[in-house]
Amino acid sequence: MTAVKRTTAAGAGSSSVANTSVSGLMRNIADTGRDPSRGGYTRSVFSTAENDLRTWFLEQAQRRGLDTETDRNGILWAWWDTPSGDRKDAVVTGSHLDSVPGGGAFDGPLGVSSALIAVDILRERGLSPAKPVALAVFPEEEGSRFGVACLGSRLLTGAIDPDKARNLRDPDGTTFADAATAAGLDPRYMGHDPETLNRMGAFIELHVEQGRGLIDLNEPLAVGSSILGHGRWRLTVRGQGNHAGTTLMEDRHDPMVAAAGIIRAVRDCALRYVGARATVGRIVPVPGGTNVIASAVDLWLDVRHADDAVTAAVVENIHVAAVAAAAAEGCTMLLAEESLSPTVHFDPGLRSRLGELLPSAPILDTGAGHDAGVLAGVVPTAMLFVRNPTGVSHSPEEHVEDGDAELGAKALAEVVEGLVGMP
Ligand code: HGY
Ligand code: MN
Ligand code: MN
Repeated sequence: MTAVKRTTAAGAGSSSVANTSVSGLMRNIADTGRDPSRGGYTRSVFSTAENDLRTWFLEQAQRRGLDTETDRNGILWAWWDTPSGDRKDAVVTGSHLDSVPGGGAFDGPLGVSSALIAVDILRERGLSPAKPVALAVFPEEEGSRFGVACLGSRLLTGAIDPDKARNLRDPDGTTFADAATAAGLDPRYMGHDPETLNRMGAFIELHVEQGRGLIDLNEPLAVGSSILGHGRWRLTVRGQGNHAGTTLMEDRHDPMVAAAGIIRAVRDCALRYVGARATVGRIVPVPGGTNVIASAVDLWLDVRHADDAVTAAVVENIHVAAVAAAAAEGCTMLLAEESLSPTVHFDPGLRSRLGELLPSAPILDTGAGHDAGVLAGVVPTAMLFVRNPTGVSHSPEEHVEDGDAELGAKALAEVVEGLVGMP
């Protein structure tokens, strides 16, 4: 791994550890990236807020005597090495620090904080791991700034062409390469990193549950079984821009009216397939003036289903309906795929090992994507979910009770300890 930045450890096992609880660490960052207009948090990748969180993580890791580095894809690593210093077959745990716009406090940071506390717990037990333990923080998991989810883990695993990644643009037109450069990376070296992957023996991601499964089961923790297949598509509707006051209704080709029909069709097409989910969460009219009939409208579509063929069928249904809705307004419509991830089933061996280590934890699937879903294709991967009493996520209402958060970190420590001793 061509480490971009290496930061010296504060001294193995240094005792100056602050915040020996997940809720304490979460309080540390509670004011970073608050979004006063949307509520919740907006911590887009390589923004000031997310860079502050990246710095916070590195500091917390160094206080624990972990050896930290930032790799060429912008992934943060914190190593608890064995005496030999060999970095292979490591048990890796972590998550992400970026958020959706107006997101909750726990999506991502809960997994990162729990990983730090799991190290504290194992240190207090006097564990000296037979295999290295590493903490990892992946950039742009949400894909909220550059449009492709899990961008850091896709680069690491070679799941995205580095040129495509470098040229992704945020809504202001900044490329991922330029944003990464401003964050201290050299985008020329981004891409598939087999050397780093070969260090990983297993990856465990702890995450707030983004649903009601644990509420309904009245359980604090679950072991993940699978991640629903999901994709993102951009629909561009083109019409005739014009003046809102001088253009008669019968003379209009208004892409916003077409878009309204498309958004209803998205809901109707998803309802035809049990378990399908389809969402338009973002719509951008061009030019976007109150007294202007838009000339074009971009909509972004998110479709998910456990069966990848159904996801494809829902998208095809939507495509046909969208072309018709546009034509009805004298507009045209183009659909472009931006990312697509198949349904992922986590490593059965690892999952059953977690079941042995956490016998009371139920097994749950998830409709939310994660870096664990991308890594599952190359490294034995598992997930732990922590109860969210609101069942709501990607919203300021997302929540985890302190007691459940500490239980999650303890469970993660059990899992890591159970795995580092694994042959
Ligand atoms: O979109 C997702 O499912 C994840 O939260 N990135
Ligand atoms: Mn997440
Ligand atoms: Mn998320």
